[in-house]
Amino acid sequence: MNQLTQQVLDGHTRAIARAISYVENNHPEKENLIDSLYAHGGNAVVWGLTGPPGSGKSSLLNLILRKERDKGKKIAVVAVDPSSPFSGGAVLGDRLRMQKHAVDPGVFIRSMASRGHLGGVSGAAGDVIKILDAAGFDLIIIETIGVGQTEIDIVEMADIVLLVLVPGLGDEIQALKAGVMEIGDVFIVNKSDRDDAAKVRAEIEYVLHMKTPSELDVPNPVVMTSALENRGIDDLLVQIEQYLAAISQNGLLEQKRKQRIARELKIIISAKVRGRVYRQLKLDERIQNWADAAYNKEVKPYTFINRKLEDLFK
Ligand SMILES: Nc1nc2c(ncn2[C@@H]2O[C@H](COP(=O)(O)OP(=O)(O)OP(=O)(O)O)[C@@H](O)[C@H]2O)c(=O)[nH]1
Ligand SMILES: [Mg+2]
Repeated sequence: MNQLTQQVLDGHTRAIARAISYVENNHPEKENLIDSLYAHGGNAVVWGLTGPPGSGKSSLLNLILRKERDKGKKIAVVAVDPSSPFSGGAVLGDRLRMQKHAVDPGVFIRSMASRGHLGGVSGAAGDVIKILDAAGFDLIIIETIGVGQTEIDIVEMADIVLLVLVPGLGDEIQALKAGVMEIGDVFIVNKSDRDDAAKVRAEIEYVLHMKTPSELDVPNPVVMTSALENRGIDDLLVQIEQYLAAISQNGLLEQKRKQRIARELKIIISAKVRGRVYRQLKLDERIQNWADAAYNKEVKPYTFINRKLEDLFK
């Protein structure tokens, strides 16, 4: 076993950070590293935490970290940064808010860019989860900002998805209903110190009520919290534990994990097939010539590419 693998298994913070940068930079040793860690994982529970910007995810996380640390758990947090430069401030704010956890060796906090990963950010997130899992973290929390497709892809890597909603979203909750409500397992109405929190709760419950039940359905808890006033956090943690216990008992957790692995394998295949095909076609060298030919109407895009691929796979 190589040294880095051993150090990650021993839980060395700097080795873990290095291993994660292997994933981010697509280091030549990345595949060996992940594969050598793989057998040592499977013990961590993975939470996804998502919700609209400013809904209080980081504030809640801060309180959650404190309580779960008190139970003796080792916790890793992966914050997936938005690609937009405008959100730089928020991310910096997160770092500051979590600073007191930064000196705690039982807490590992890392942010990850959501762009620039071969095979996409969910593939990279999957590898990061494997590293942290093998390194002995009991709880891995993936925080994403926003509720777009990227965030959905990422939180789907989790065993349980916590969706944070807040009063004052107005029509947004209507829009959220369509796709995003389906990804939530536990619904958090944060900022319940505000007036219309009960209304939000009622709306969520209404939407949940209309959900077509699946075979392994477990009721989705809706929990009121106020990170500002430090209220509802204990109840939230109890609901999370109960939900996890229920899905691990009825087989849903196993099903989710297998689906996660199936997604990961597909991601690996897509990235590899694409890489091989590009290399075989010498795409980088030739693409501009092909584009020139298409520009001059000498070739038709579909006919041309179909022919190239047929030649390749003959
Ligand atoms: N009134 C009230 N304000 C809150 C509560 N929780 C968080 N806030 C405030 O809401 C703002 C955003 O909180 P964050 O924890 O940064 O929210 P976030 O979801 O992490 O935000 P992004 O990372 O930018 O998506 C801050 O000013 C918090 O102080 C709450 O329960 N009640
Ligand atoms: Mg945040």
